[in-house]
Amino acid sequence: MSNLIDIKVPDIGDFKDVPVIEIFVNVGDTVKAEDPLVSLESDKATMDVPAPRGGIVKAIPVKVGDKVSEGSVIVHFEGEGAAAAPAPEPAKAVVSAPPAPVSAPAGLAEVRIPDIGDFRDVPVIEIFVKVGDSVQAEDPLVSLESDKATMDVPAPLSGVVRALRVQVGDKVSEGSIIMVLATGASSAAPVSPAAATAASLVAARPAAEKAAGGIDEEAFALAYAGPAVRKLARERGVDLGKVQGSGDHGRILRADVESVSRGGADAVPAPKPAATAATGVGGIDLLPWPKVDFAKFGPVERKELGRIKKISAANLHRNWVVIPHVTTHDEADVTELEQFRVQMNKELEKSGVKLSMLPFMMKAAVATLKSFPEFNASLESTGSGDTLVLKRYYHIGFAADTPNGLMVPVIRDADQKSVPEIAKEMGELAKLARDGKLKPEQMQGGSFTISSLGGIGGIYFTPIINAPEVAILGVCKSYWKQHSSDGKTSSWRLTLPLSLSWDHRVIDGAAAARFNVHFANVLADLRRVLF
Ligand code: CAO
Repeated sequence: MSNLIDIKVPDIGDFKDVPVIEIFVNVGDTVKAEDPLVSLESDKATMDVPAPRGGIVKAIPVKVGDKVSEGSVIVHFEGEGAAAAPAPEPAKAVVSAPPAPVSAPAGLAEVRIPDIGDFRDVPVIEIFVKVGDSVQAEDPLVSLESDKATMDVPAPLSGVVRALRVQVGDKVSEGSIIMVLATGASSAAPVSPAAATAASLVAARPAAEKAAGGIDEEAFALAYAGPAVRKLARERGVDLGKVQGSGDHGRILRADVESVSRGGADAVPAPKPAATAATGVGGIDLLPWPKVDFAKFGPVERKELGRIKKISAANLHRNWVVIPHVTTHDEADVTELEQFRVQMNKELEKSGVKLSMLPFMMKAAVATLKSFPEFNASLESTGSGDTLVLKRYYHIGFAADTPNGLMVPVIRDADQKSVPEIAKEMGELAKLARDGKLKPEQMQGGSFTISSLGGIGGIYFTPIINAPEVAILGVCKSYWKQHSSDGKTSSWRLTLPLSLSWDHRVIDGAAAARFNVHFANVLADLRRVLF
């Protein structure tokens, strides 16, 4: 006897309104009990919802991007046997992102390094727990130290440490698995290979174990993929460590594994020399980098790039390659603004705050972003297409030149701060940057960036967009220039050169030109900030 069943999202702890990021089945598919149906991803965890029993998919009322909670129907199903569907098993969670006190379904959870800003390959300097320890959400688990910051990674949820995946000295980045926690009911149970398999946690196997298929278990464990994708990779003998994910943040999707198992070249680029390697967004096949013995031509000295330079180099390279940049130049008449700035500096002399042009530009940028919201946005790739995320906050980053390289501290809520407040905070952040003491969170969350070379010189340049932002404003040194509005009379005006780089996937040239004109008008008459 067959019957129709609504398959619902099971108890997924405290998670609510979680987006569906992948749908593994199609209408008409026959599935077995335990086959994954959909994958959900909150900012805390990735969860696959398995079929509670075998049957045929009759309808799928959700699509990728839809938000679901416990009880939401995800699949209409024609099952075999009894009329009532058995309660589905809890979804399986892979903890993948920022720490916060959360509860999770019973099971094993891989604890990953959360978003730590631009830091990569940061050494673990201390591990605060050992296997068997009980931890509460927010307890510190490990400490990381780059040459710029020390960060503790707290437990994202409570549980018992089942396995450590790192040792002191190991280098980690966002997404690296650091340990396995047993959560909920399973935290009391002893670890068994069966339990580990049930939760698809290959990380629970001894590191570096090589499976029969030649799979590098350590790389497999570190790969960013959900349980169903891991299971599929196992079934097809695909080494996840070598698969390039096409999902958000490089997440490996089912389609990536399928492509590799079909022998597709698109998902697994062959290893290439560093200088010609693909950037993770579609291979770029170039001539090999010229190999020259420079010493043949004269004395040379070799100097390794510092950590910050390496991090910013990797980010700038990716951004430059991935984003179709266009730069629009313009200029602003800042004659009156400069007089006002000098006057305000006299008035503020005793306060210790000194105003350069930059804090005024921040206010002008906020006013302009309010009129051109698509410049205060990010492009988000979802399974069903690209979405523009328009931000209702104005966190303005500014490029700071430091002895170690370029850093971009962020002034949060610049719209709610006065020019002197911004100037003061900017001075403090720039000092922290130069002293190598900026915390990751002081560089995160920016929605637009200004890069000012005004204190140094130059006329125009082509700044590289600070992804995932979609535009950056470069400014150079203001200079006196003769202007004429009618071709007959002229006057000398203090002129600020502007260079706005924008992402042509999101913004078009007319909007960029209007943005610059608006920004210049605001600088020319700051009263326009009020409009
Ligand atoms: N035109 C003319 N003079 C300017 C100016 C401009 N656009 N901008 C700043 N100045 C002046 C300032 O008024 C100050 O003059 P005084 O010494 O007479 O007071 C002087 O130049 C130095 O300013 P500053 O650089 O200390 O201050 P700032 O607020 O303009 O900038 C900061 C702060 C942190 C952004 C800056 O020091 C810096 O690091 N800039 C480099 C950014 C960078 O590297 N960008 C490139 C990124 S792409 O590789």
